[in-house]
Amino acid sequence: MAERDNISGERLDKILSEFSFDGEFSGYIPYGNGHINDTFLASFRRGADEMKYIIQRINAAVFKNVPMLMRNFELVTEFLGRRVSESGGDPSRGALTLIFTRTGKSFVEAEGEFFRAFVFIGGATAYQSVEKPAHFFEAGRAFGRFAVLLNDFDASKLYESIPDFHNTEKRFQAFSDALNSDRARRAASADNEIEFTLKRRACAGKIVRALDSKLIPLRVTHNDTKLNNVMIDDETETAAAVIDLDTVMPGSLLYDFGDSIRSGCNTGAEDEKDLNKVNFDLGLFETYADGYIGEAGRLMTKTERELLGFAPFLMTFECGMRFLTDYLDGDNYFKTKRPEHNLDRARTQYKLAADMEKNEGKIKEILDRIFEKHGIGDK
Ligand code: ADP
Ligand code: GN1
Ligand code: MG
Repeated sequence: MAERDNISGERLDKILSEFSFDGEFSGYIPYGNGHINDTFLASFRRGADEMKYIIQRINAAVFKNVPMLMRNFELVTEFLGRRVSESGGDPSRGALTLIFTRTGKSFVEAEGEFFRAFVFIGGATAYQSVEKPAHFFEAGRAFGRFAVLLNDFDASKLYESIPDFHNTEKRFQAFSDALNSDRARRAASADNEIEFTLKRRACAGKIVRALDSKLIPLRVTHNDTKLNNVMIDDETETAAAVIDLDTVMPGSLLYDFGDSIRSGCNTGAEDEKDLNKVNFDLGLFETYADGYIGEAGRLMTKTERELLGFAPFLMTFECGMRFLTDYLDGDNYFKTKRPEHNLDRARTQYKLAADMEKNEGKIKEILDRIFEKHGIGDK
């Protein structure tokens, strides 16, 4: 077990005793495949019943102000839970539900580390890749509904948990700095990826500029809409809940659409070494777009609709550039399991981004067709 996957028994007992869980703690295992936080599934017994909870050690290197981050989390989970209840659903399944401490706090601080706990959404799966197109359609619907719901959320209440998160122009600057200092002495092993990045510099700021000049609206968005951040119910095969709310902050709906396409329309894994397996799946693109636009299409302005086809490329390019920057920096941000892990990830993203560039015309045709199907026209 990697060091980050472990917490000493004594410490864990003390941390868990602060939360108001039901039952006696009986054990935990590392859980999930997130790149940022350390996630555990903990079991508790009460008589013959077993209760499960998700425990997370929050990545305090990534989230600089955890109390403010958790304030966002409280506001957003409360808002979403209320909306699920109002529409007749079960809020502990249809939304992420925080377990508070016995003194009413949403996190525990212990020796400079921060822990939080959630109700475990059982009988549901966070897929790493699309196994059935119908799941991806449901993910599209779920993130589309998420955009519509958060349209009523007061953005001024939210703290920016990671400033400039999708400012691709600043991401390019960070890449450029990493390249110039070459701290980990790795630049020589990433020639092709560096060249790929430098050639596409000009398009990095396209969405940021549209936001800055108010050509498109700033909305409250999820900002990390990859497939494994939505739980799909095993029985109904519909989306149960959108999870991983750390980056809910003001942003563009284009980022949310684009990042789902980046993660779900890849025929290979995000860290696949054999790039022949990594291609952009146009059929899955159409499936997701249909689900997403069916829910959120009416919310979009004309300029958002026009930029929608570009967003998947930008988010894929940005993600590849972030992996490459982290590789050049010596792997400080994303969790890695091997020295070339971030480089492998950058390569898959760039292969996918190049494939999207080639399919620009087809992407546009598909979107036109879907907007027409949903009766969303020229306004
Ligand atoms: P990260 O920021 O590291 O991606 P996430 O919050 O996405 O962390 O959690 C990592 C994984 O843990 C998810 O992909 C999912 O598999 C699982 N997970 C997180 N929260 C829950 C929950 N409430 N119920 C069930 N599984 C969960
Ligand atoms: C991270 O937290 P997780 O694993 O869902 C990252 C995303 C990247 C993604 C790439 C807070 O997502 O921005 O797109 O990895 N989250 C953060 O897989 O940086
Ligand atoms: Mg996640």
